[in-house]
Parts: sequence; C-alpha cells; structure tokens
Amino acid sequence: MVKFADEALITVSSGKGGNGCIAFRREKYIPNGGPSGGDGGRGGDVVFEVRRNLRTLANLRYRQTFKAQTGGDGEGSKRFGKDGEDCVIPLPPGCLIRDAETGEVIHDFGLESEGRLVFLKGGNGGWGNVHFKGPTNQAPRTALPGQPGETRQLRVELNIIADIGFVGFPNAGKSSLLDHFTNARPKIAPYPFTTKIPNLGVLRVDDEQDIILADIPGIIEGASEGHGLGIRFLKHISRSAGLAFMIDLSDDGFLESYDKLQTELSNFSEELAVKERVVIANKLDVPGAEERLAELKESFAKRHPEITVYGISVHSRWHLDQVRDAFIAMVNDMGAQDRADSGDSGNGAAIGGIRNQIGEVPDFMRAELEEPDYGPAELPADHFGATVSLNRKKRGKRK
Ligand SMILES: Nc1nc2c(ncn2[C@@H]2O[C@H](COP(=O)(O)OP(=O)(O)OP(=O)(O)O)[C@@H](O)[C@H]2O)c(=O)[nH]1
Ligand SMILES: [Mg+2]
Repeated sequence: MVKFADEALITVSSGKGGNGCIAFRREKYIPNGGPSGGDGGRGGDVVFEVRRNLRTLANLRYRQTFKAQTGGDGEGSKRFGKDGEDCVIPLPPGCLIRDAETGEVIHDFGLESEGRLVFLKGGNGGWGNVHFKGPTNQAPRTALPGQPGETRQLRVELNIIADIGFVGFPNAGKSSLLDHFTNARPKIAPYPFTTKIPNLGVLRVDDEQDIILADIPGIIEGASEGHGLGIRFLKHISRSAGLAFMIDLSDDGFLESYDKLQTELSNFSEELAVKERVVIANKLDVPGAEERLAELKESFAKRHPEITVYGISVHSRWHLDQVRDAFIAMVNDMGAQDRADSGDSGNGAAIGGIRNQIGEVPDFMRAELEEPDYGPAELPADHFGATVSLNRKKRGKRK
C-alpha cells in the first residue's frame, strides 16, 4: 500500500457536452407542432480542491485517470439534458500542478488550505432543433452534437508545509526530538535511515499557536549525487520558516557535520542554503560530549558567529526548552517579517506559523487517509452523435 507519495502523474478529462435532440411536437389535434428537441447538458468540469486533512498524494497513485461526466442528451418536448457532474480531485495543502510534458507550472496552491481551481471546463451541450426553426424552415432536422471535453496530462507535486525542518545525518536523533516535542510517534531506532518518509508533528505552544515540525530522512555526504536516500525530501522543508541542523555529539565527525550538510543543501537550492537556522548538538549525555560541545561552540563562534548552537540530550531531557524557545522565535520572526513585507504593522504580539495561515491543523500522523469522492463513473466512450428521437406515435386519422 502506498502510504506516502509526493508526486503523481495523472490524466484528467472534462466531460463532453450532451448532444442536442431532433424531435417534433406530435399531439392529437395539433398538426405540425414544430420542432421540440431540447439542448444537451454541459459536460462536467475537472476541479482541484485543497483539503487540509489530506497529507499525501497517495490517493492519486491508486487512480490515475480522472474523468468528469458527459452531459446528458437533450430530449423531446424541449427537455434539456442533465449537466454532467464535475470530477473533483482532492489535494493536500502545498501542491503544485505542472504540465506533464513541458514541466511548465500551471498552478501553485502555495500555502492555501482551501483553494479550489476549476481546471478544465466541460464541453457545452449541443443545440436541439428548436433553435433552428426559421420562417423558411419550420421543421428543421438539424441539431448539434455536444462539444468535446479536454484532456490533459499533469504532474502533481507536493511540498509539505512545515514551520521548522530538521536536517541531519542519519541516526542523529531527529525523530527522537520530534517524538519528544509533538504528538507524532515516528519510528526511532539505533541504525541509519530509520526514517524513510517525512514525518510531521504539531508542537503546541499555547492555545493560539501551533508549530509544525518536519522530520525528514537523514542526508549523508554526497546525497545530492544520489547517495543514501538522496536529497529529494529537502523540498519538503523548502518553504519552512527555519531549519534545525541536528549534530550527533557521539559521532567523531561532529565538527565537520554542519559544513557537509550545508554543502548538500546548497547543491539542492540557494533558498535552503540561506534559510534561518539553529544548530542542535544532541546526545549530550554520552561520555565526552560536554567537551565536544565546547569545541563545537568554539568552532561556530569563529566560523559562523551568527548561528546559535544548543547542546541537548533528548534522552535525558536536557535543555529542550531552549530549543523550543528558539523554534518559536524563528517562526515569530518570520511571521513579523511577512507582515512587514505585506505592509501590515500588526498590533499585539507577533504570532507566526503556518497554523495562522492555514487554520486548525489536524493530528497528521494519525489522520487516516480520507476516502476521496471522485464523482460518478463515466458514460460509455462510444457515446457520440446527435440523437434523433422522432415521436412515431401514429396521428389520429383526420375526420
Ligand atoms: N544517548 C543518546 N541517544 C539518543 C539521544 N537521542 C536519540 N538517541 C538515539 O539515537 C538513535 C537514533 O535516533 P533517531 O531519532 O531514530 O535518529 P534519526 O536522526 O531520526 O535517524 P534517521 O531516521 O535514521 O535519519 C536511537 O537509537 C535513539 O535512541 C540522546 O539524547 N542520547
Ligand atoms: Mg528518523
């Protein structure tokens, strides 16, 4: 079963319009009643809808073809055909839609949590023969077929939205920190690459603020060339307010870790390379770690004085509050900056975070995949051509 997917290739088609009808009014005592064929109904649209309780594109992996319904054909007695039902494709927040062939961005939902995009309009219904009546043609035998729908091949990409993204070598304790701070219960184990898909958790600050933390699979030197699980998951922290670099003090390479990680980030994107950050040195409980922390702090003071280094132990619960405060500060700084950029002076305390942009966030990791409703099934494909429905009821004999 696909549990997490952040890319999907899909084909979407809007519905064909229903055909117009050729029919004539035939009633007793009303000879030559005139044309009465109604118009076909409109074909259904293809609509994308952002649902905030969805977290993955796994639902688009199960079903890759999405078709809106064909409009119903017009009928006699000037009855219009029924409009085809729209095909609504639910997406999690943070999606981007591209043309599958050219890669051109068609729509970016960004941080929207409730967006709706009518992507392909259904075909119009064809005119019934009532429209073709004229002074010289009182019994038109013409009706129009419905207009065809459109089909496009698309690539949907998901960039998970988080406030703080964790970056670190495998086994540094990223998932352990997520587990401590949030409601998420990621797998934690003493071997590298325990985490294979991004984990999200919600850090509750107070009634007004939640901070979303993203723990992504560990990256290693050469990840940008495809080593380990690669750097493809870095895209999920690209939109975050700040990064937390986690360094394992029990690892002999602790002094070089930061620069190696930074190199991989720079290879991925400039945006990530310059993002606001803190460094968290974990496993302070292991023997010799205190000395290593002092060494690390000294090295940062010399080479990256703008970055704060926090020494913690998730196991022993040491100094975790400092890290929590640092996360809150990064998120609020970003919130204040966003408000300044948008010209809003903001009154009251600066509360940042995605929660304030996308509203209530669900308990991600426990949220069950919603069963999406794609609308009704499609009518048969060979459904084409103007329908002719002449009423063949015999006229009563004229007396
Ligand atoms: N001694 C000590 N061990 C820790 C601490 N925090 C985590 N660990 C251990 O380090 C190991 C790795 O922890 P994880 O949280 O799975 O590490 P990760 O960074 O998520 O690793 P990947 O998912 O493989 O990238 C586990 O055995 C943890 O129990 C700590 O503060 N002290
Ligand atoms: Mg992990």
